[in-house]
Amino acid sequence: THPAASAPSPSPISSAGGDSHAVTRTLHGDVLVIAIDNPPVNALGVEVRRGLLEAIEAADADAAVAAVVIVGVGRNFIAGADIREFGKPPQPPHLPAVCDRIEASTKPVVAAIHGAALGGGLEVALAAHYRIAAAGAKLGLPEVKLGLLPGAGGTQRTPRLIGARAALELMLSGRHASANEALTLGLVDRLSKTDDILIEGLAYARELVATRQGTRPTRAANGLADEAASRAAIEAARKETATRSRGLFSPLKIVEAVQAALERPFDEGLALERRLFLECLDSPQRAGLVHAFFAEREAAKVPEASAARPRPIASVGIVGGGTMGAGIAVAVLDAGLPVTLIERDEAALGRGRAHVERVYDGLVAKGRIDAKAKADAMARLAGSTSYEALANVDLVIEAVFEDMAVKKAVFTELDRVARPGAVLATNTSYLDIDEIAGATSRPADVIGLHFFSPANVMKLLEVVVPARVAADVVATAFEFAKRLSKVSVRAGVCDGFIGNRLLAVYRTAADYLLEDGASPYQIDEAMRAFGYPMGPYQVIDLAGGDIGWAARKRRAPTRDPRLRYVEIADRLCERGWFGQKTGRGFYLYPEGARTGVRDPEVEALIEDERKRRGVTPRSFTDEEIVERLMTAVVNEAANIVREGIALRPLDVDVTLMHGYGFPRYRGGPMKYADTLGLANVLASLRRFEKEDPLFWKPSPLIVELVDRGADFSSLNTTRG
Ligand code: 3H9
Repeated sequence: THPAASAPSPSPISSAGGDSHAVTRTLHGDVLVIAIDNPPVNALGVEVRRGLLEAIEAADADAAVAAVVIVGVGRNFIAGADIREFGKPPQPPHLPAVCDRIEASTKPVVAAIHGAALGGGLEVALAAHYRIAAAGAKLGLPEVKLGLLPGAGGTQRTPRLIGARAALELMLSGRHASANEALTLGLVDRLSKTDDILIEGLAYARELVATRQGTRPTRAANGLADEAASRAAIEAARKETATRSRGLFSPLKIVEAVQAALERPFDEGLALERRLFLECLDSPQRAGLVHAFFAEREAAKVPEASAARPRPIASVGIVGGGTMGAGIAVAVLDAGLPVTLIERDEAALGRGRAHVERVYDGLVAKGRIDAKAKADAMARLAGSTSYEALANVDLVIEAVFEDMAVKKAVFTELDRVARPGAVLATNTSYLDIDEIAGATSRPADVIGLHFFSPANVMKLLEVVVPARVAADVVATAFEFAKRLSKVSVRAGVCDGFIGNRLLAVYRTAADYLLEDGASPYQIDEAMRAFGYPMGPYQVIDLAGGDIGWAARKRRAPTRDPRLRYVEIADRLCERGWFGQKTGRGFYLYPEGARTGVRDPEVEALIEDERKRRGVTPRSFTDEEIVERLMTAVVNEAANIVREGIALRPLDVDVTLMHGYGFPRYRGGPMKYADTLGLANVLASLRRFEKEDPLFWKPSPLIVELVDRGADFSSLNTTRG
C-alpha cells in the first residue's frame, strides 16, 4: 500500500513553495511529513536531494512545525543513492550535506522506515534523530557491493550509534538486517506495531513533542566510547579484509574511515569519508560492480517475457535424483513449491530422497534453517518410480544422465504422461535441445533450464531457447527463475550454450600455455590474482578430471583436425589422476587435503609431453597468462553474441560472473574488454593469430566494432 495515502487528512504546509514532485510535504497538526516519492525504489536522485533539503529547511523555519517525519512512498523507505548517477558529474546538493542538514534540524526528525532503507537511504535515517521500523524493513549499507563505501556519513554515524564491530560487519558484508536485528543492534529505536508506518511515525513524533524530547544528533552518540574494544574491532576487520576481500579496493577504505571515526572529530572523519568515497567512485571496480548490478536485472528482460504471459506454475516434477536433480529439487522446494521426484526404481528413489535430505541436514547443521523448515520442505517432496505421477504437474525438469538417447527416452515418456500445456524442461548442459524437443509431439513446450551445481546454491540459470519453443514457455522460465531467486540468462542452442562453450575456450587457451611452457600452478595463481576464486586446473581437480575427459572423448570424432589439441590432461586421466577425489590430479592432495600441493611428477609428465610434441618451452609472465585466457574468452563471447546465442554482451557477463567465478568487480568479460579498450583486445588477437590463425581468428564482431569506434556496451540495449 501507499503509506502516504493512508495519512489522516493531509493539509499542505503553509510555506510549501518549491514542493518538488519527488518530495512532498504535508502538515499533520504540528508534525511535518516529508514523503519521498521517486519510483521505483525512492533512490536519492538530485531532485530528491533538493526536495529533502528544501523541506527540512522549510520545517526549521516554520513555527507551525514542531517535529518532522520522513517516510517513503510505495514499497520502500529509500533504496540509496541513485546508482544511475554514478560516473556522471555529481550535482549539488550532495547527499552528505543533505544528511548534515537533517541532523542539524532544530526540530526532532523521525525516520519512519518500511521496506528497504539501504545505503544512502539508511544514512538519511541515521541523520534523523529517531528511527522507527516496520516489521518487514530491510536495513543495510550495501555500498561495498558496488565498490563504494557509505559516503553520506554512514562510516562516521554508524559506529557512533552501534559500535565499531557491528558497524564494520554491516558495511563490509553489505548484508541486509531485519527490523528485529536493527532494534537489537540499536540501529533503530523502536518497531512499528502495525503495518501503517506513517501513522506509527506520526504517533512517535507526537509523543516526542508531548514529552518535550528534543533533537538527538547521532554524531554525539557514544558507541565508540570503549576505545580498546573499538580499536580491536578495527584491527580484526583490517586483518580479515586483507584475506577475505583480496583484490577489492573499497573494503580497506571502509576500515580506514571507521578508524577515523574513532580517532578524529566528526567533521574531520566526514571529510576523510568524502575523499575516500570519491576515490572509490572513480575506480574501475566501481564501474564493474555497477555494471554487474544493472546487467543482472537487464538479463531477465528478454523479448518473450514482455511479449507473452507466463503459464502458472504450482507444482514441479523432477526426473532424476542424482546430485543435480536433488540440488534442483532443493532449489524448487525452497521456493515453496511441491516437487515430485521420479527415479527408475525404489533404490534410486531412496538415494535421491536421501540426497535432498542431506542438503537440508547440512543447512540445519550450519544454522541456516531450523528443523521445522527442513521438515516443511521435505513434506513438500513426493517421489515415484512411475512417470504417471507427473500427469498433473505444471513443469517437469529432466536431470538424467547426459546422453541423447537417454534424454530422448525420458521426453517420449513425458510427452505421453504430461498434461497439455505443461512445460517440459531439460537440464542438459550441452546437448541439442531442438533434437530433444523433436522426441515429443509438442516441441513448443520444450525448453532448457540449465542449472549449475550445487543447484540450490549457484545463482545462475541459463534459460536455453530452442527454435520451436512458444514465447509463453520462455516467459514462464524467466518467471520461474525469479521465484527461485536465480539470476537468469537467455541462451540459444549450441554446444555448451553460453557458459560451457566459453569454459571450453578458456581451458583450451590454458592448455596451450601449459604445453608452451607455463606450469598449471603459475596459470592458476595468475588467474586467482586476476580475481577468480580458483584457477582452471584447481577447478578441474575439484570437479573431477574424468568429466572433461569423457566430454573430450565424446567430441573427438567431430573435432576439427586442424585445431591444435593438447593431450596433457588425457595423460593424467589415463593414470587415474582425476583430482581431489583420487588424491591427485594436477595437484597432489595428501591425505584428503582440499588444497593441493604442486606435484613434481605432473611437471615431469608435462615436460615429457612437450618433448614428444617438439615444443621448446618458453616462459610467460602472469600478465601474459591473463591476457591470453581473457582474449580467448572475449573473442569467443563476441562470436556468441554475433550468432545470437547471447542476446547482448551483458548476458555473457552475467553468465560468467554467476556460473563460473568471473570476478564481479570486473563486471564480466565483455565489460572487462571495454575497460581494456576493444582496439587493444583486437591487437592482442592479431598478435596471437600469427601463432595459430585458427584458434585466434578475430571475431568479425570485434573487428566491426573497432572499425566503428564502438564497444560492447553499445550493444547492451534492453530487449524487453
Ligand atoms: C549509496 O547509497 C551511496 C551512498 O552511501 C553515498 C552517496 C553519496 N538507484 O532490484 P529491483 C532500480 S550506493 C537506481 O529489481 P527489488 C533497479 O535497477 C546505493 N536504480 O527490485 C530496477 O530498475 P528496472 C546503495 C535502482 O524489489 C528497479 O529499481 N543501495 C536502485 O527486487 C527495481 O529494482 C543499493 O545498493 C538505485 N539505488 O529490490 C540498493 N535500486 O525496473 C540497490 C534499484 O529499470 N537496490 N534500482 O530494472 C536493491 O538492493 C534492490 O533494488 C532493492 C529492491 C532491495 C531496493
